[in-house]
Amino acid sequence: MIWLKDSFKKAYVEKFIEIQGSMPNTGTSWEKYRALVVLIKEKMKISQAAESMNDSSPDQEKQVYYFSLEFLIGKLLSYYLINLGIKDVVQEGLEELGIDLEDLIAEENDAALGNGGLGRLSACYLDSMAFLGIPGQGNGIRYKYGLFQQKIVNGFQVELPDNWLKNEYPWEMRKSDNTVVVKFKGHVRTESIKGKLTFFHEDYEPVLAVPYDIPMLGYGNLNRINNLRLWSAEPIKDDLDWVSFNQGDYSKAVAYRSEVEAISYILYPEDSSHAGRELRLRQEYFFTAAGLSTIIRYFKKKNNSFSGFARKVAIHINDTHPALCVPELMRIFMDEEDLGWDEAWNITVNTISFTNHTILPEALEKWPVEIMKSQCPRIYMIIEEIDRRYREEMHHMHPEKRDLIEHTAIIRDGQIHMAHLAVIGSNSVNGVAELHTKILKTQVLKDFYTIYPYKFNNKTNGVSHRRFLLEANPDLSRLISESIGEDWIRQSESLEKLLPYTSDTAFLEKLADVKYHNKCRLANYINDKMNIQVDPSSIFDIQVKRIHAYKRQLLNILKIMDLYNRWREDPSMDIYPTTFIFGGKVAPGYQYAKSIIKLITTMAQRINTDPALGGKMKVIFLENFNVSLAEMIYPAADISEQISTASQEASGTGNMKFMLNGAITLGTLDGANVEIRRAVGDENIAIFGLKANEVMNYYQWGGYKSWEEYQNFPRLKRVVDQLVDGSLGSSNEFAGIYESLLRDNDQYFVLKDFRSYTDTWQKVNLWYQHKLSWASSCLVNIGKGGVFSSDRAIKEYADDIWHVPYQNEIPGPQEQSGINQIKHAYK
Ligand code: 26W
Repeated sequence: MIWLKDSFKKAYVEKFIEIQGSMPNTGTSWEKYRALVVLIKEKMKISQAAESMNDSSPDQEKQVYYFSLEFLIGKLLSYYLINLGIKDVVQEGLEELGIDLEDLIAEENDAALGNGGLGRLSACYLDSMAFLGIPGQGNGIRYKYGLFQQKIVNGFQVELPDNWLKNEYPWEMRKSDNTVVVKFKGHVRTESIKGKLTFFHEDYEPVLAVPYDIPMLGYGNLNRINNLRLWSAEPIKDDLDWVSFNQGDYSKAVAYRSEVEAISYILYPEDSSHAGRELRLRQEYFFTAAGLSTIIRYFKKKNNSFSGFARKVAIHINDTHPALCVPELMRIFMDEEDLGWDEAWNITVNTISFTNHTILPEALEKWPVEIMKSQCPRIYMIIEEIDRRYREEMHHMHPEKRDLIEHTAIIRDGQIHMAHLAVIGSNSVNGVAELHTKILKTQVLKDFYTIYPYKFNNKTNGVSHRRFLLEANPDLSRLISESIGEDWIRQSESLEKLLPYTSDTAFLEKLADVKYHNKCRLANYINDKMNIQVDPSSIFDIQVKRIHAYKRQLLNILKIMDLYNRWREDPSMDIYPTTFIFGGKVAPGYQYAKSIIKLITTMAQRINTDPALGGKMKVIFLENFNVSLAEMIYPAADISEQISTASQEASGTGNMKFMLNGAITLGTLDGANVEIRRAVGDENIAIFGLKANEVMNYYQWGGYKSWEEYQNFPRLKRVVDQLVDGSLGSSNEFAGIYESLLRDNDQYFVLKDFRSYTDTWQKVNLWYQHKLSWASSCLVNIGKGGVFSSDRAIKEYADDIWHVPYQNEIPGPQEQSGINQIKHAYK
């Protein structure tokens, strides 16, 4: 150990001097951070070189390419030190140099290139692919501005730009040599050459796609370093377009530059509504076309025929945002590689697989034909032809089912239905939890399910337990490893070995201590940031996720209003003190959800300053919920609020992160809560509310009257009235919420579920007071959490969809290659 630390120190000091020309103690924290990242990246390259040597074998391994508009990777430094097995050594070594590792970690910006669930899922999946030794590469956009930063000002959300590249981002490597040109606009000239129709895309707007690569390092697996390739859009000339400029058309030159740069300028902050903006389509085509060109170039280096393409390449499209992969791959095969339609189509379908992440109708992507035609004229022609052939084939197979064809066609009413394109153009369609897949099969995509039953399958989501437990909760991880060994880090299902401890009082007390300690950490953060004291021995009841009507933060705050009413009426009421914590961002244009934040912060202000309560309740809205904050929040939770309207949340992944940290789920039977309940058993979860089929029946047949719920339950009527009767101030702030509940008949069944929610909450509150029973259930949640690791999910994708092998066994200590190699590297 000693020599290792000393050699690290030597390497670090040398690196710092090389970069800065001075000793580390003269540098800023940023400079020290950058030197550490550069040093680690260099050590990684040692093994990457070895890897590319393997790669020269003629029989190239099958590659998985994960196409996603979002990768919410968060910070990398601390996580990679853990994955390399050198966090302690680095920490101690730096300490001896008078440097605090935590200060350097704090210098790193969260890479917030995603909105929420979908973006974080893709980051977890890259993590697990690297760990499992699958050659899996991410493909996305290097947005100059990530998801906005949220401030709460006077109780309202204010958005600030996330200028995460302001300094430099030392993990990335610009690969100018691999730049490609993506062609937009213009028109297509058709010519018959030697009897073959040939297409020429002319007068197009060229956009340079410049790749930046970020290494993806899995735990203990330095043998396989994968790559996240993010594309940046640049104008074709480094300076103004001199042709236009010299001809005096200055504005045209400037317009070209800014139109191009706009493509990778900013991440769209909407995570559930499709606005149909032209720029968004340009983003989608941009990274799809650029990514595919890399794939083809790499493939051609190793192969001289495309017939084996689908055996060597799997392309996964994360929701429909990269669905233009289908026509673009067809274009490359036909226009550039001279394949005929049928062969190109077979290879395309066999290569592409598709995950759907939402059933919300307003989130389904549809592009007006006119926009597609003008931005991507050749792609539009191909989509038209896919649609024509699809209709023809269906007509042939099911001549009587005209409706079926209309319902499933790609182009209809002047719009291109991206989900239809994705289903028709891929070999696999999966939902992200059992219930969600069932809803896809029986409702949203039911016609397709009758046509292609063999394409449909479920892949319940998973999360990186190494990031959200091992890294985020070091004390719990230590307790676990001391009790059952370290296998769980590599084999998440080994967490089940904890189950015998559910009756071990001494262990449960230690577990409760760890939780208390994590709650203190969060309480300190709240105190520092907001100057509000919360009691770490109160129950921490937490709902953190994007704010959306269907996720029903409203139901939660109405529960809190009701509790507050009752407490004021009867101060002796026997309820255990509780701290209610919220966090989450709202899409900037989503006024309704913004008013829900305002309702939460208004109640927080009132409750937190009411001396009569004696601190029995506190309400906290934590601003700027992001990956780093999430890592502090999950370990501190007692209750995990997963209360979406049944059928609406495709899976949820926060539910899994809370569970792995020993929180009890209070939730509806929605998304993956269904699987969580099955895993832990009814005694270890609190379920309430309408079931998905009941909700769907109401949607289909009607019969729900929110007014009746309101009239028939005085406690509920009271809180709803308080939204508009002046109790919350004189402004008309919450009239929109009130109307959504009563005039618009409460689309998300908040009023309908209110009674069972508050009753169930009260039972949970009582349950918490039985400390051992509670701790024992928390432990069951941890022990059964292993199945929700993204390792499990990725193994299923690898087995059933991508057909690629992975490393599955736990290596013995001598084979822990990552750690050994890095030790080597420092010798
Ligand atoms: C076009 C606008 C838009 C943007 C993003 C529409 C839809 C999306 C995403 C598909 C929404 C999303 O993030 N869905 C979430 O995906 C998670 C990962 O599978 C699930 O856990 C969540 O339940 C689901 O809401």
